[in-house]
Amino acid sequence: MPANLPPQYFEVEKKYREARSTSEKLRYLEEMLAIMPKHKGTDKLKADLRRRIAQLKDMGSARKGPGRRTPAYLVEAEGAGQVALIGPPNTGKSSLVAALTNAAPPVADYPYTTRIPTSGMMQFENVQVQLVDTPPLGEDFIEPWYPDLLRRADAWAVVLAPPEDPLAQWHACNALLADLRLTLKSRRGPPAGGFDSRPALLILNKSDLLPDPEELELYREIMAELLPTHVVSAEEGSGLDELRAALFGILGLVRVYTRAPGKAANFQAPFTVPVRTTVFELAGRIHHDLGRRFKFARVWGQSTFQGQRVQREYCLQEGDVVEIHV
Ligand SMILES: Nc1nc2c(ncn2[C@@H]2O[C@H](COP(=O)(O)OP(=O)(O)OP(=O)(O)O)[C@@H](O)[C@H]2O)c(=O)[nH]1
Ligand SMILES: [Mg+2]
Repeated sequence: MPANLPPQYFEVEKKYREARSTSEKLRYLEEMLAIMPKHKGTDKLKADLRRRIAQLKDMGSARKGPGRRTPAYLVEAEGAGQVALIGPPNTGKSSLVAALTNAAPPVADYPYTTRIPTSGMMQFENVQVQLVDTPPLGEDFIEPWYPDLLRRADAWAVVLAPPEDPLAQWHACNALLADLRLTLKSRRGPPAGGFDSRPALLILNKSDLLPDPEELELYREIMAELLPTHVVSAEEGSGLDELRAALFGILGLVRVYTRAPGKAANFQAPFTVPVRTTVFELAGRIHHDLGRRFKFARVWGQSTFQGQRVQREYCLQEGDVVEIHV
């Protein structure tokens, strides 16, 4: 028995074949099923369409499942750099990410609230820094993917807070990190061999719970011997402006601005490059062709005369405006 399909069906079938995504294909299959006249002659086709719909739905849900294509702990890098907020349970890591970025990670007064990382973008002047809220670094439980999450970050900010002694918290964190073969780049010398390390700073959060200024100052001094330290309160919002600057600072980046000859620089859109990047490397980063054809550059900055001609080895400085000549 012939199927006698209407012309409309073939139009949708064509769209189905050309569709570029699973969800699009699924939509057209469902449309085909709806358009198709239902009688004995179309039974086989109907069964075939239903089977394909079921298969596509299956694929869709399999992809969303944990541990498949995009594991829940993977945080795609965005912005000028990525800083992971790490530390013992309940010190206010999630509260700080919520206070400093557009993200809204869960916050609660019990430990081990955060199970999977959340990231948000922190605006600092004209740059965006990605902050990652991480599960706590505690003795009770550490996810197998936790070390990878930390290794993906460019820098770490260790969040400590009363009522526990911050120094004791610091030592506990160090020991747990060492078990994972990770270590903070501290003021006390280079890391041991075989350890992965990142530039780091310390945050003493919940300063509102330490009303005695002398006690607070003492903690700040002791902690500053280990790493640059920032005293803040996520709840009251104190110290957050300085913290923003410091979180950008530990990334070790300088901001430079490019201009075309005779045109003004765009100060809203800096290039962020690692300290000690040369002007020649910058040219190559902008475009490989620009790197290849580079002759010299003119720089307007703190360490040069206005519009000074520099050679390819010139190291870029914070705030430089660069005009590349080919
Ligand atoms: N007083 C005070 N409480 C704070 C401050 N920051 C966070 N808290 C509180 O501390 C508790 C824990 O905050 P979270 O942000 O969930 O802490 P966390 O470090 O992310 O906790 P885990 O995810 O369990 O590791 C919550 O009750 C917050 O409201 C602060 O600056 N001052
Ligand atoms: Mg948390």
